[in-house]
Amino acid sequence: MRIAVLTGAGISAESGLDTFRATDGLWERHRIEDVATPQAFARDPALVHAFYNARRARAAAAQPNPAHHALVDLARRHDLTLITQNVDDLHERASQPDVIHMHGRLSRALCADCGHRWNAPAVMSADDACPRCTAHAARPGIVWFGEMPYHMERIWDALERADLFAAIGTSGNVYPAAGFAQHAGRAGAECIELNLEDSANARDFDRRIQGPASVTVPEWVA
Ligand code: BV8
Repeated sequence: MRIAVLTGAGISAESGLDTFRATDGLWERHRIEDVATPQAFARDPALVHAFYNARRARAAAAQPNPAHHALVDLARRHDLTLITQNVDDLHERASQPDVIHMHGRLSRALCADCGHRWNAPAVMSADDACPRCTAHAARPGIVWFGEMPYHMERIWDALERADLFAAIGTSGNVYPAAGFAQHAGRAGAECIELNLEDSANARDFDRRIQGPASVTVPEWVA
């Protein structure tokens, strides 16, 4: 069976990482508009680097939970396309074979001048120079609001081929990810959502499994 899975901050919540909603839209005490847009970075690169340095440190200290491990098991038995909105590396550290990070990764850096990408150091600063063009324009390799998510062609293709689409731990507030269930459903997939509560796009799903991901995902995969 061809399965497409989208994960959000809720799958990492039980590894101790904050979700966007749990902190009432505040991450590390900042409004997302103040730290997760290109304008924010142009305005105050030091603030944005501090925000992502804190999240990079928390992600490094976190461990994958049973939900991450269950998806590795699912990939062994089915044709699975794993798409994540998360920027942590918990899927990889659970040995997930092929993770599509549509919103980028904390572990990557990007040159705002020449577009070069490299592995981010644990702590980044606005003074870091790009290894290729030497400009002091190093930014986190993250997709901010107003920027095009990565790998969209591959994602649309997987959604259109899927027999089953599952959204795990995402509030359905951020597009284009919030439109994936509708896109897959229109192409004939059964759509289910695994969440603590109904998401903003709950109407796009055929059924839902409520509960914490570290309980519901292993049960669903079994
Ligand atoms: C773009 C990186 C276009 C940053 C992030 C309509 C169509 C297209 C775009 C738009 C549109 N309307 C508005 C837009 C613009 C915008 C958008 O969607 N805005 C929203 C606020 C309305 N979208 C964009 O800007 C996107 N880009 O559209 O580009 C374009 C076209 C051409 C050319 C150029 C551009 C880019 C959006 C990406 C932004 N970057 N992340 C960072 O992480 O620092 S978004 C960020 O927030 C996350 O990646 C994630 O996507 C989102 C948070 O969402 P969730 O993961 O769902 O987390 P949340 O906390 O909200 O919810 C947690 C859920 O888990 C809850 O449901 C909770 O119940 C559940 N949960 C909690 N604990 C558990 C649990 N579930 C199970 N078990 C538990 N234990």
